Amino acid sequence: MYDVNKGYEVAKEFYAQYGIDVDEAIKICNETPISMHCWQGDDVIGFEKKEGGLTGGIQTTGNYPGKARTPEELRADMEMAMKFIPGVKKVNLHANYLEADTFVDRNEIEPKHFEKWADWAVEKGIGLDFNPTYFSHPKSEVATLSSADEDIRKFWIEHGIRCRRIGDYFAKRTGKPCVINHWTPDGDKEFPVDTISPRLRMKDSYDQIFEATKDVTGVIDGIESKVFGIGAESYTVGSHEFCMGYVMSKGIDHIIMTLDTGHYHPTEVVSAKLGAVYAFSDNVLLHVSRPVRWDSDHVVNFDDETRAIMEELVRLGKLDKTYIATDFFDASINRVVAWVNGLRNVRKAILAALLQPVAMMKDLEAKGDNSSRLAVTQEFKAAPFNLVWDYYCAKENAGVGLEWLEEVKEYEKNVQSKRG
Ligand code: RNT
Ligand code: ZN
Repeated sequence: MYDVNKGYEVAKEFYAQYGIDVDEAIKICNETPISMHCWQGDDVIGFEKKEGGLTGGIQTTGNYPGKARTPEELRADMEMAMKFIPGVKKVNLHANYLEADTFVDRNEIEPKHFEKWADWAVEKGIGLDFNPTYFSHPKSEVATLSSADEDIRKFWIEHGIRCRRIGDYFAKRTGKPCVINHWTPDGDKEFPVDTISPRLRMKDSYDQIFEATKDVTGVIDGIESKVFGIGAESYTVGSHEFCMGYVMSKGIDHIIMTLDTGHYHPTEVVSAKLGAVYAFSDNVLLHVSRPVRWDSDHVVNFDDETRAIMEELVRLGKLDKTYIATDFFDASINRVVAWVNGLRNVRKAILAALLQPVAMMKDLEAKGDNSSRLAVTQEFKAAPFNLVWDYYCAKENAGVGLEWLEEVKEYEKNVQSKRG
């Protein structure tokens, strides 16, 4: 191992030339919560103890051995991953990760079914986020909150209501706000003739969910849009315009937009949307993912777009207003390795973004010196942020460089590979 302190001293000197305080950047980076999604650990299956796999236009591919089969295994795997993810973390649960002795349907879930998760979070001092599971269920095959079948629509409204109550329970138990994300797979393989009625029903369903739970505090609700899904290629009820329209027209603080980085046309990027959304909203929920040609939910890379998103948040001064959550599910590699990679990349992108000379660039822009603006942004793409990153990881005891990989491989050998 090289001398990380020496590297840090060099980087500190480099950044000081541009008036950047490396320690301040580390501090802000470290205190920015990242919500770690539980569903990477078992390919979005959950613990309802029912037959049937993942549905709803999303897919996991791969059959890598060792996935978590029980809540205990999932928590152990998450703990292993969290060791190597520096900074403040939350855990993001889906409703189908409940714990009960007998089958409990989605319209019957209660806080008690998530008590062990809450105990665990309290013990670890972390916050919990939550998601209604409006998919992978016999009643979600045609539509959920937009269903023309009133019994089915009621069923899913009740699910949404119960999820907000569970979110309230999480907020009270952990003392930290619970961010709930609402995503429905409702859509059509072909272009429907009537494109508005499903949307009016979905709008009414959300209204009913929020009205029935207006006493709930400490919960923030993201409404997540999507351009298409497998089997819903031509039409999605919860399109970008629908979700943005719903959030903006409600004008209620706790109802915000969720922007998933995989949910747009491949040439559209979330980094380019944030400045417009923040012109009208105080908060945004981000689902950081990686689309490869489509919403493929690959492990987040330290790529241009992930960096651009974090840079944009820093430049907008909205890093502390944005709820950052991860959302990917790769079943073709070790799932703990997937988590560690994806979340370290998000954290690293935050740090790299904080090590940019924002004041200097804004000043050049204000003066109309776009030539210098271009030169500065380009120069900083390869600035020595990795020296700061290594120092930060060492300081947080989260493994410098690839140090973590060996321990995760040991865990795979001794624990995960022994699972049937
Ligand atoms: C699906 C959405 C949604 C899910 C999770 C499991 O396209 O991105 O957020 O990935 O709820
Ligand atoms: Zn998502």
